[in-house]
Amino acid sequence: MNDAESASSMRQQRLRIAIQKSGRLAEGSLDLLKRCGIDLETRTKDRLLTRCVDFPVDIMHVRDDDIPAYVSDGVCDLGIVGLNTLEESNLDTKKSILRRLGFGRCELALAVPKARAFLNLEELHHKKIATSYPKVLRRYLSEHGVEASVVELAGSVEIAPALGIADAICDLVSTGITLASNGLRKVLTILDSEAVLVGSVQRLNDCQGGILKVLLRRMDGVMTASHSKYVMMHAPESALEKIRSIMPGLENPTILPLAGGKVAIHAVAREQVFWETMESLKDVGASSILIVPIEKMIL
Ligand code: PRT
Ligand code: ZN
Repeated sequence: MNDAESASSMRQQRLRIAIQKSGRLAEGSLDLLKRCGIDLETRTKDRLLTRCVDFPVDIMHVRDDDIPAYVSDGVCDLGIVGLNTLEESNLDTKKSILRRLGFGRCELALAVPKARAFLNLEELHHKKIATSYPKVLRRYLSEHGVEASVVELAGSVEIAPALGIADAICDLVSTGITLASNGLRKVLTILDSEAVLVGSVQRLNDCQGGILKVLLRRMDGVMTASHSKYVMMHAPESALEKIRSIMPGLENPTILPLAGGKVAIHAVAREQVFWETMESLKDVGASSILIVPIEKMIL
């Protein structure tokens, strides 16, 4: 086998995942992969491709806008990208999303100058809207029967109304600080976005399909764990029902008898545990209440 053949055969036995090289999704993507056992600590900053030693995947570090095309062209098998970028691309959203990943959350929203009254979308009829998301915006406007002129801008969309280029904008909003500091206010959300894992699964061979299965199981485990807490407490056995009513998300608690009529309760809680919840537990007789984060979980 020559070098090219051996590289191609190696490629067939590994998955190639594209993530953002630097930017708002880079850290979250690396962190998720790390928690799935794909650690890239040895990566040098400018390297395009990092080979993972502990798991059969290679990571491509690229600009986020290129990820959907790389996935659809088979340059990589999977990618982590914002739903906003995916929706603006030519990749079939429904077929390609494998998981919603819960980080990089933001909204693609319509905003108008603060002083401008806005009651409904029809007010933008025949008006100009600046955006870097022309495809998503045009689809939204046509679905709602509004004819507006879409002004495509590559960046700094928020200054378009002040420059007189547009009457409104359609841009990503997270805290809303950028809108406020440009004298704008959000009036409608067009898309709720977050990072998503995309892939062309039909192109994978059996070996790659097997790797994907393990990877997805690990991702599910990481995401379930991040929504869950491990709860430990001592309580009188008679308080068990009240404890369950305070924390209905407690799953199959392990109950261990302690000396003096009390029990130790250990359980996974699929809910947020607030200070108020802990105080209510204390009020019904629980003590030594510990709430511990869970790193990984396979059910
Ligand atoms: O270099 P490369 O092309 O890879 O990166 P990029 O500059 O195109 O993207 P980047 O890193 O800015 O964003 C990557 C992805 O992060 C986006 O596609 C979204 O999915 C997600 N994301 C989450 C955001 C935001 N939050 C966000 N707030 N992307 C951009 N913004 C910008 C927004 O465009 C606006 O300018 O932040 C500003 C608004 O923020 P607030 O907090 O003031 O509302
Ligand atoms: Zn980009």
